[in-house]
Amino acid sequence: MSSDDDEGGEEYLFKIVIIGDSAVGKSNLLSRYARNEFNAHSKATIGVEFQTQNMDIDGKDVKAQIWDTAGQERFRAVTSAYYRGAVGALVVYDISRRSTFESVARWLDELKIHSDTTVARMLVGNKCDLESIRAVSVEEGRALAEKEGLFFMETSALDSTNVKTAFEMVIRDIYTNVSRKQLSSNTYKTELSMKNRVSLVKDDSKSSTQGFGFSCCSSS
Ligand SMILES: Nc1nc2c(ncn2[C@@H]2O[C@H](COP(=O)(O)OP(=O)(O)O)[C@@H](O)[C@H]2O)c(=O)[nH]1
Ligand SMILES: [Mg+2]
Repeated sequence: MSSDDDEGGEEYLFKIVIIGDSAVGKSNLLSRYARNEFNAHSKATIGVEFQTQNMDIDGKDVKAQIWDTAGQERFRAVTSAYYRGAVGALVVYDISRRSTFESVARWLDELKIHSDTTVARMLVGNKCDLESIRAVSVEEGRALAEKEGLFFMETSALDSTNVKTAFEMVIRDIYTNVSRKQLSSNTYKTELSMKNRVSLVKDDSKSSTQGFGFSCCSSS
């Protein structure tokens, strides 16, 4: 892993969380995006907490660390650690189950409570392949997103519609915000990279010194 203080060797790490009611397809959106896999019988997520995807933007190495709940949402018990350090979020509902759309406001509140920076947010109406049993119209989804100031997209983890696009829009938006702020403030860059290093370190106790070993703050 390279440090981000050398010119030309810049590296970004963005934490993105996926939230929304149980069984809306969060885990499948992530597995479709990260591994191009779909699981028709997926149980509540156990094990893997996040997947890292690399993207090249403007010649920069951008890593998105995308977090999936471990099924805690069934008990309304997503912890604050899950949200900590997140700079992006996909708020997912299922277009065939109206109750999951009605929960979106609550998820947005929770995100607001737990996040400390500006978060790039996208409202995602998943399972758009289920047109015949649709319970939330595209217009309703779009209107809510507009009202709350989120991006909006309907997706299908089953047939892959818009999955890559949704994740990449969020990642690009984060990148754009960060690079814009960097132009005006080097301090912000330092803060952000520290924050992200810390969030990485928290999940990987064996490398606990590594994050702080980066001389991310010493450049110029
Ligand atoms: N038809 C359809 N089913 C989906 C889609 N995404 C997920 N599912 C199914 O919905 C169920 C819940 O998916 P899962 O990813 O575990 O949801 P999570 O609880 O939000 O992580 C599973 O049976 C999936 O196969 C989709 O885009 N279309
Ligand atoms: Mg899941």
